[in-house]
Amino acid sequence: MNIESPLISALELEHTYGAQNYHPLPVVLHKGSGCRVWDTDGKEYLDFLSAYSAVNQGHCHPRLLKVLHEQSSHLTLTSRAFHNDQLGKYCEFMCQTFGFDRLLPMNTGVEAAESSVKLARRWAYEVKGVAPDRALVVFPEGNFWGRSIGAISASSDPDSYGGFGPLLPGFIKVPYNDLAALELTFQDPNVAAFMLEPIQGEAGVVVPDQGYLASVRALCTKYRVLMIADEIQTGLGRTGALLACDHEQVKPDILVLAKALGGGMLPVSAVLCSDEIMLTIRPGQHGSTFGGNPLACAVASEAIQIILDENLTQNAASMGSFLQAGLQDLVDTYPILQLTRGKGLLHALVFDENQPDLAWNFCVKLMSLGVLAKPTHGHIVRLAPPLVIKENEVDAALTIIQKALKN
Ligand code: IF1
Repeated sequence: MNIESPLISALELEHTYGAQNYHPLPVVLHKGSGCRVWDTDGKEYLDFLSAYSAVNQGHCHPRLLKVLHEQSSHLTLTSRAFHNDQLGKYCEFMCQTFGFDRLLPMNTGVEAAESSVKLARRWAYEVKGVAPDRALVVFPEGNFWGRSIGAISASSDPDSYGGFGPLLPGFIKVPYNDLAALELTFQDPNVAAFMLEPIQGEAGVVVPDQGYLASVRALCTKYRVLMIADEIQTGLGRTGALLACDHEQVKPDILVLAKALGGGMLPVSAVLCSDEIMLTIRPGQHGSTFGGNPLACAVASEAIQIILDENLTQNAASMGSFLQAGLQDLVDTYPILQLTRGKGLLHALVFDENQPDLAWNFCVKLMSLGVLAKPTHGHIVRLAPPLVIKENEVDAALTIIQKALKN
């Protein structure tokens, strides 16, 4: 094989031997630090995707590297067949930080989301008194919680569920941000739970009306339906509050976390809820080989501590309003932009949906100018830098975004 450059060889090798389940931008990354990443030619970029909000703390955070190295030098994995000296204190720290009785440790977001559906069903049968196999879980249209058979069974997006049938029964979809439709659905006593993202990520950073979350909370309480907050993308400071639910002082019955919980170092996810819900699953009825491993517990504790110590939530709020103002100016200036929307450091630029190539070409242009971002659903570009971003970096990115729009 004639290898002209590391970039060519990387692309060729992936193309020859890798699953083709993504369409990445033509950039091969080699190094990351804070908000910046470098490709194999040493070109520097500002990362405005943050690995889909999994590197809120910034790339290769030194405190995480230290914990990763220390813990991995004496114990990484025991399985849950035995105890380890990290899991208990991690569970305590997380339950006290987020205000829940118990934590179920998993690895990826979809595993934690699946686990929350299993807990909701089990609670419906054992506590709410729903007849066996009759529990229903409600999801908003536009939801995204992963690529498993369960997750795609809840999806309203044919790109997610098409060609993978048969899908799971017992899942109901309602329009997002529509309280009347939701209350109608809750009339069915078999409804166990309603799982929602406080802001829909994959759908294109869809922000519901002010007050929607609080009303969902009230309806779930009124109809004894568990409110499951999928904060896998919106949580851990991303929207300018520790949890997006905090913007409306809403406490879900079940909280699902992942992505930045692992600090971008390794997959760590978690389900937090009450004793009443969590203890419906007894020993041997759920599990995971890596769930709760000492390395993940040590890294996740430090990942949360960094968010608290470095006031990343507050930085996301202040830098986010600076970014949003700049994006709004661009929308007001460039007609190819329809609108911008978002909260904290989770934003989207919406292009004319009849010109989907615009968003892709815009991202390729951004890449050539030194900012990395990716379209979702063709005409929407998500802009979500690490929460450690500084004002000069937001300014630099806005300048580059404007340059890309000019061309
Ligand atoms: C892809 C984006 C999508 C998520 C929410 C659960 C999960 C995700 C709210 C599952 C994962 C990732 C998956 C990745 C693209 C990315 C993504 F919005 F973040 F950009 F797809 F919507 N809940 N989101 O966003 O977590 O199992 O992946 O750890 O699958 O293409 P996971």
